[in-house]
Parts: sequence; structure tokens; C-alpha cells
Amino acid sequence: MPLGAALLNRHVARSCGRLWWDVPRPLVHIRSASRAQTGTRRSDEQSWDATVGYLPFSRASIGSFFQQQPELKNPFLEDALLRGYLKRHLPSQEVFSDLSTFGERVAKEVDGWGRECEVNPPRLLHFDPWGRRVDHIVTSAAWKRMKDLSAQEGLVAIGYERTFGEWSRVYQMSKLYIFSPSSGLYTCPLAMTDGAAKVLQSTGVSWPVEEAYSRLTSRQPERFWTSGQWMTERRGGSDVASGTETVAIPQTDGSYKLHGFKWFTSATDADMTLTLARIQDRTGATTPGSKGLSLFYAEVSRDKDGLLQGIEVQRLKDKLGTRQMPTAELLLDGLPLSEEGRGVASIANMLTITRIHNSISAVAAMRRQYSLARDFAARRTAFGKLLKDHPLHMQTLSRMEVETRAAFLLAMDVGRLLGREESGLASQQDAHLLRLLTPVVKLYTGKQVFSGVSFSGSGCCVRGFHFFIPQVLSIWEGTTNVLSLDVLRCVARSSGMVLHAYFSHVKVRRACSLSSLSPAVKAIDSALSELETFLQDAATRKPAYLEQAARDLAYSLARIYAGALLIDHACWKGASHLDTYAALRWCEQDLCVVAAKQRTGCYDSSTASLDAAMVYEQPIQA
Ligand code: UCC
Repeated sequence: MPLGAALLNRHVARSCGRLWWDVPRPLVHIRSASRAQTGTRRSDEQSWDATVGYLPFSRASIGSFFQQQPELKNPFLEDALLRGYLKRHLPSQEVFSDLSTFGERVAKEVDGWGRECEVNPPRLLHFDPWGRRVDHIVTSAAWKRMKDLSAQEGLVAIGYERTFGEWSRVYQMSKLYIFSPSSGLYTCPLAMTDGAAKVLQSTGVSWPVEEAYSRLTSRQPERFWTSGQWMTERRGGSDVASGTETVAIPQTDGSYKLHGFKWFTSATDADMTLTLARIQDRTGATTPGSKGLSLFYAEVSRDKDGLLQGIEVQRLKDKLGTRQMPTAELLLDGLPLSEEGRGVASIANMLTITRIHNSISAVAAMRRQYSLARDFAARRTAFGKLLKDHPLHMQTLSRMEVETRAAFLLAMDVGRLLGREESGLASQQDAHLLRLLTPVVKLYTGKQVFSGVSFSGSGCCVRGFHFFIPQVLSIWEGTTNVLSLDVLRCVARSSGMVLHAYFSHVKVRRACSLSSLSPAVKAIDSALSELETFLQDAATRKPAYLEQAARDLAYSLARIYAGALLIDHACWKGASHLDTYAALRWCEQDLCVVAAKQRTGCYDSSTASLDAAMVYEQPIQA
């Protein structure tokens, strides 16, 4: 019997046979006043038992070993792919120096604020001490600091200043990518602020939104405004066309009074909001569906005593994963109109921006998980050696890295396309690609971000390795299925032109003469040809067929496009052999999952009936 087991047996036998009046043998607990170092074992923290010798623990001690924490280092300096990508596309000393300084600030200062935002979530104060209804949303000091920081660092402004032309969005997205995992979810109001600025810009920056636009894009903390996007009502957030009950009643001065109940209003502490409502005619009638929706601009104002004007906050949502962010149900009243008609089409610009932000946040979370896991692997010992010395562990991390690289290149490419469009350089093909890839990248990254979370016990216990991954990334701004259907919508509305642009662009990006990459190039070509065959076949079938395939189609589009981007990046003259390795590894997987599933009959109507039957299978009655 091993010595430890023998000692344990003796100890158990003795204590079981002990009577209550038996005096336990004294434990001589030897402790020093000094604190134990993490990761070490100190003899002065052990206890002396006269019979069994030194024991590692006693009632009064919690032991001496503490796992070393992974350390957050400057996320810009640590990120080889981000630096390589910028060196290739935006080799500006100013950008590198700004991101380096910002990365240092994030690691040393901002990350702590983010944690504070998590532990001090917003509170809603319905009444003041004298019983007056105030609906005051109390946010933490750190949350307020995030607002000032966002202005100072130009986290929205960079996209509108356009100092770096078509690459300005890539610069802005790089900064948000560094910031996001430490932001305590302040990236949510920033996404909507950016989206609102984009909408105001596209509808025309003139009265009454001139001032709002200048504040949303300001670098001065005292002028900077954030915006909400209040679309979702109690009937749900996806089917906006039938879910919107809020009505807009015309006033004699040309403004409108909005009456409704917004169920999900992210960033209720915003300074302004964009929202949808149905305009009532003289008889009080409204037009149903999407055609009846108009977009409204409203400032969130308070009187001199701090009372909210025209808004009652019902409660703050206790949502999974985003408790640190104020969201609320509201009754809207008397908010002025900014624009009439074409509500969904007008707010679509905001959806594009927030979906891109969502993708960046998801990829940033993937990168942060990976960086911390990498650092941890060099600190933690298990089975006699550091984690980094276990090849299986390294294989797991390396797969995570490949997934992160692919997601990064996808998200940045959408940022690139947005930048081209905004600087007037986008070709028709670029515009089609931007429309198609925005939902694809959002839905893909929103799911992939969670693939690494279950990676380690510590990761699970401490919320994704010491930082917070909002569970809503796959739901916000369009669920996976809604976005998959959006892919079909844009294919149909463009008469297939978005797909034409996709095929042409993938062929350009994967065109690489390096022989080491030829297996990856072949894999992309073969996946493209499978995709083409699938699309030709699906076009001959009923619409329900394509609808059943929508999700797998979107995934295939993401995987093939990411493969082409990885190849393209590996062909760059500054690339390393590891860029080639990443591209090869990525392209080993089933890139065109929709074709594989089609072969199994997955989208046939008989399969759809079986799917439904299985979901609602009734237990056999005894
Ligand atoms: O609010 C939420 C949480 C906020 C948190 C924000 C955090 C952000 C990121 C954080 C980072 C950390 S969640 C709720 C969000 N809700 C949604 O995302 C809505 C999801 N549902 C859809 O996307 C649907 O597909 C709808 C609402 C767009 C469908 O509406 P309709 O009215 O049925 O759609 P139609 O009739 O197909 O389209 C109406 C018009 C058309 O234009 P025209 O008339 O010119 O042909 C469409 O082409 O809108 C146009 N359109 C679009 N245009 C529709 N979708 C788009 C689009 N994506 N891009 C461009």
C-alpha cells in the first residue's frame, strides 16, 4: 500500500473509533507571519501531527499552493497577426504608436475598470427619498470613466475623421479589438453610438441632428454622447415588422409624440436614441408590417432635478451575460421625429455597423482567451511538467489559434470593405460583398467565440479566463438563424449579384503561387465548386429547401472566405511559415458543409418533418 494511503487509513480508523471524551491528539500548527508565494509549497505552512508527521493542511490553514494567474500583457504588442495585418495594410508609425500606447493602458489600467463594471452593475433607483419617481440609473464610476476614455481615444471618432482614408475603419476596429475584452461591455453603447452616427450621416447631417452627430463623433469627453438603438418590443426582437406596436402621433409643430413599450433598450443611460414607430393618421389608424414603420430620433433628456422627461424605466433586465450594462423597458412619450417613413431600411445602416462591432468583440474575446491560455500554459504544471510541454495541449491551443486567425481576418475584411465604401472607393463588387459578409461574419464569430470557453476548468470557473464573454454575442443584432435568412434576403434582392461578387473575390484572394500552399488552394477550389453545384441545385427547388439550408450555407460562405483570406495573408511577402501553416490547417476541414449535408438529404422535406417530429416526440403512455 502506498505510504500516503496507509497514513490515511490509520488516521480514519483512529478517528472513527474515537469516543467523544477522547481528547484528540494535538496538532502542532507551525505558521510564520509571512505570506506564502503563489505556486510554492512552504514547510512553515504545514502542520505537525505527533503520529503522522507533517500534514499539508489543518483546520486553520487553507494550504500553501495557489495557482498562478495568467497575466494580461499589452494586447497590441502580443498579437502577431494584428501587427502583421497592419504592417501589411496600414504601416503607419502613428497608428502603431497609438495602438501600442493604448494597449499598455488597457492592460495596466482599463482592464481593472472593466472588472469594476462587472462587479458593480447598474442599479435602477425608481424613487427619490421623498417618494418622487426619478427612474435614475446609477452606473459605476468605472462605467463613466469608460465613456470619457472612449471619447479621448476616438473609439467612434476615428471612423468618421477618416485620417487614414479607406483604412480608417480597420484602424478603429483594431483599437476596439484591443479594448473590447477589458471594456466591461462598454463596447455595446459604442457600437450603437457608431451605428447612430452612421444613420445620421446617411440621412443627412442637418437640423435637428447636426449637433447630435457632432457629439457622437466627438473626442471631447464633455461633449461626447452615446446613443441607444431601441427596436425590440415585447413581441420580440427579430420580427421587427410585426413586433412594433409603438405609435407616433403627429403634433402641430411637425414633431411627434411616441407612445409605446420598448422591451429591450440597451444603453438606457444613452444621451439619445434611434427608434421605430408607426405613424398614426387622423383617424388613429396605422399601417401594419414593415411599410408602416418610420425611424425616429429622440434625445433622452432630464429636467434640472434629474427627472427623466417622457420616459419611464420599468426595470433593468437581469440578462444572461450582460448585467453590467443598463438596459430597460420603457414607456416612450413625446419624443421628436427625425425622419419619417422607411424605418427598417433606414435603420439597416445601424444594423450593419453594430453587426460589425459585434464581430470584432467576438474575435477580440477569442484572442483574449487564447492569449491568457497561452500565458497560463507557461505557468501551470500538471502531470510533472508545464502545460506548454504537453504536445496535446499545444495542439489544442494551436487549433484555437487557427480558429482565431480565421475569425480575425474575416472581421477585419468586413471593416476594410466598410472603409472602402465610406471613402468612396468601393466598387460594386465591394458593396455586394459588404452586404453579404456582414451577416455571415457576425453569425459565424458570434458562435465561434464560445468554442474555446470550455477549454479549461479555470476558464469555466472564472468566466472565460478572468474576463467576461457576453453570452449575447450570438443573439444580439440578429440571431444566427435570422442572419442566415438575411443572407438569403440579400441574395434574392441582388438577383444573385452578391454571390457573384463572392465567387470572384474568393478566386482573387486564393490565387497564390506558393507551392507550399497548394493543398489549401486546392481545397478552396474544390469547396467553391461544391458550393456552386449546391446553389445551382437549390435554385431548382422550392424556397423552403434553401431556407432549410440557410444556416449551413452561411457557415460554408464563412469558412471558404476565411480560407481564402488565410491563403492571401500567407502569400504576403512579410508573412511567416506559420501563416502558411495556419492556412493549411484551416483548409483541412470540411469547408463546404452545406454540400456535405445536402448529400445526406438534410434539407429534404421528409427530413424537415422528421426534425419536427423528433423535437415534439411524445413519451409512450404506460
Ligand atoms: O437591440 C438589440 C440589442 C442591442 C445591443 C447592441 C449591441 C451591439 C454590439 C455589441 C458589441 C459588443 S438586439 C435586437 C436587434 N434586432 C435585430 O437585429 C433585428 C433582427 N431582424 C432582422 O434583421 C430582420 O431581418 C429585419 C428586421 C431587418 C426584417 O425586417 P423586414 O421589414 O421584414 O425586412 P424587409 O422587408 O426584407 O426589408 C425592409 C428594407 C428593405 O429595403 P428596400 O425596401 O429598399 O428593399 C431591405 O433591403 O430593409 C432592407 N434591409 C436591409 N438593408 C433589411 N435588412 C437589411 C440589412 N441587413 N442591410 C441592408
